[in-house]
Amino acid sequence: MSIPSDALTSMAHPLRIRICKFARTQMAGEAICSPIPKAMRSFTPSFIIPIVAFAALSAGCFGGSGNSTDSDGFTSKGGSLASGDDTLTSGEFADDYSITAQPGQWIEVVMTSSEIDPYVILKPPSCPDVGTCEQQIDNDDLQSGDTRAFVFHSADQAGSWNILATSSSPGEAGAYDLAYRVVEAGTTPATAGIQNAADGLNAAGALAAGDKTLDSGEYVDNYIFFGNAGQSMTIDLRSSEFDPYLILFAPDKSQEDNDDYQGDQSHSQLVTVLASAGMYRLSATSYASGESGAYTLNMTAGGAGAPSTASGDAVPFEKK
Ligand SMILES: [Ca+2]
Ligand SMILES: [Ca+2]
Ligand SMILES: [Ca+2]
Repeated sequence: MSIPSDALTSMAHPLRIRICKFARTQMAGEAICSPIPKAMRSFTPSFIIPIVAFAALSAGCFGGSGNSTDSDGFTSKGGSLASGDDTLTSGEFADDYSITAQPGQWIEVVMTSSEIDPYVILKPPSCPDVGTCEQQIDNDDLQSGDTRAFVFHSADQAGSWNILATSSSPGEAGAYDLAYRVVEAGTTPATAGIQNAADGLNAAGALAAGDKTLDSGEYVDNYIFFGNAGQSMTIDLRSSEFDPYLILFAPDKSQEDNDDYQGDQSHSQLVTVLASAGMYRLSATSYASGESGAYTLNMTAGGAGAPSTASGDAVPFEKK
């Protein structure tokens, strides 16, 4: 079963070279290889939003009901995706919320539902109201097995940011909860279950039918963590049951890949220094589509690049 994923556009390739997963070394003509986590999902409010809806949109809440603020500063909204909502061009219903932020502040958004598979898109003020926007930030799942959608993003522009609360697949309808806040630089995510890079990771999982997939068809398990600039990380993905392939996505959407560490097809490894603070995503996947089986994923932090600029309390690691 192949579920359209938030991950990558990639071409089939007969050789042991994964050109399309190497956007970091992207050159002219390889734009198709960029990670486009639904970045190509267009939003077409001018076509779909009825005039009456704009009043609700300008009030900061479209399609939602209920409103409260908790002790962490999150504003909570209850809403639902339903027939009659405006839709993304890819067919998902979407509700639109707005939030004001200044450069240097961070925006944290978490969307939860027991009825749909939530998906969040955060659009900077510079993004047009209509159409795609390369600067938008997407998230489908906080972790594999945890369908909360989560964004924690440094606001590099002043003004009104749009939060689109939508679903992973077209046509999903049901109730959801959305919580969002704006916090000052140096604050760490307050959403439960966000892993900190400094805490490392020891995970055992499996690629299996029903997992989300890259556009090129490979099953993928995603692990999200918060990292600080200058942290040095060593990440190992191992399997004796399939040919593992490891991808690390940075907050700026750049990526690092490894298929085989020192020629070992059962071992992928990345050694890197995190370039900026923000949310990183590890994708444990396979070399070829359809491969399945158990794996172990280990991440350790430390070394010369240990963070000196981190502030706030570390977020306890909680593997979902
Ligand atoms: Ca999701
Ligand atoms: Ca899996
Ligand atoms: Ca491999």
